[in-house]
Amino acid sequence: MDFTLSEEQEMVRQTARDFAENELRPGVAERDANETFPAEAVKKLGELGFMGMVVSEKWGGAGFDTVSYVVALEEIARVDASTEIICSVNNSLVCYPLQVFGSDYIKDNFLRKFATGEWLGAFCLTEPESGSDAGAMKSFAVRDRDGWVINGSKNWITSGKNCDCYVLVCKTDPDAGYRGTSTFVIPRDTPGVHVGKPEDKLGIRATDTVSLTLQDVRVPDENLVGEHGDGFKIMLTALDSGRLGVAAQGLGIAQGALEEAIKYSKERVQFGRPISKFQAIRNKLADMATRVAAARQLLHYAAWRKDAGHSFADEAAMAKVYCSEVATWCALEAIQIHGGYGYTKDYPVERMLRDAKITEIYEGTNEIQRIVIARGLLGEK
Ligand code: COS
Repeated sequence: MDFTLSEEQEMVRQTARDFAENELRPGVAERDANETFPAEAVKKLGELGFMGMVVSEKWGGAGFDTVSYVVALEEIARVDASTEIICSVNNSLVCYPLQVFGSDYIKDNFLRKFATGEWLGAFCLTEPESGSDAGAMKSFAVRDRDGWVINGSKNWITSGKNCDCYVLVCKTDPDAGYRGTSTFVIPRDTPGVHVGKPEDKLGIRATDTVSLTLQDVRVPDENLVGEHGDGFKIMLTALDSGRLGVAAQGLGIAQGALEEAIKYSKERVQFGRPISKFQAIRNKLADMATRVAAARQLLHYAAWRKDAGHSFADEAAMAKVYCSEVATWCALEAIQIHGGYGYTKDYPVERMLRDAKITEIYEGTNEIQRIVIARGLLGEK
């Protein structure tokens, strides 16, 4: 057993860290305050190969392994959780399913653009009445003479306003349950696609999250991803990989909160000593560091399983649950260590708490992750 990162993984980590420190940290508080989409940073991430990290070089990707991917995402989230999820969605929910299920036409005309960063992608699954129960979606596509006509609505679309193209799952056979769903790629400027007003969110405020209305949206047959009826399988495959990205986001936030807490505890003097000299604070720091280390090992293990070709859905669900809950907990502890200052926008820990909470909710709530884990334990799948 070897816990060291390979030379390439370490190089990816260092590149991501430098990028986060130099390009993301200077404007992160301002983007959060003004809800500014990090367009410039996303473009540069594309140039670094970080928008298609595990996509093969043949299709414009960087060809990294999954361990490199989660290591890079942790570094980005440690500084800027908003930019991390924009990158994670493009990699996990957009590129990954197209690489696994897409035809050569899809790979050449869509995956390549997403992987190089020429295009930004968004993933459309959830609807007003179907969230955890994804199979209850109502949006549908019907066959037309030369393609498909899609109608319906989707919501909670990360990057839905700033993206160039959607990967969308909808019904194609209303009588076939989850087997009657299919996946399509739909360029954002396709007539009939209406983008709603961005949500006013607690955290990840530099991302845009919108609803979509689709009115007689026409796409050609070639825009179908995989086979007709594959939609649910494609969606769950994408989400397995997405959960690694959300876990990395939680881990990065937790690591960032720990570092802020250490720094503050050394600077803040009370009773004539830095508060880092007090047992109560030291215990908090020790507990935070222990949970962060455990979260990292769990996530790296899940990523390693994916790279080794083993099943990884249960481990991805465990990593997502644990890393996200550690993120919220560490952000709260970091605020406690900062005292009243931590409750203000003068320090980054309040933003970290607001950003952390969503990691327990999106890409499958932690309650859904526990269903997945328990089914595996009980041999029910
Ligand atoms: N990868 C690929 N296929 C999978 C899978 C996975 N991880 N998990 C299940 N499947 C397949 C099953 O094998 C089954 O297909 P077959 O009948 O051909 O074997 C099919 O998918 C349906 O599985 P299941 O009966 O388990 O579906 P359920 O409706 O019970 O749903 C959960 C399972 C709850 C796990 C799923 O709906 C889910 O993950 N929901 C959360 C959705 C979500 O994350 N929403 C937020 C989106 S934010 S972008």
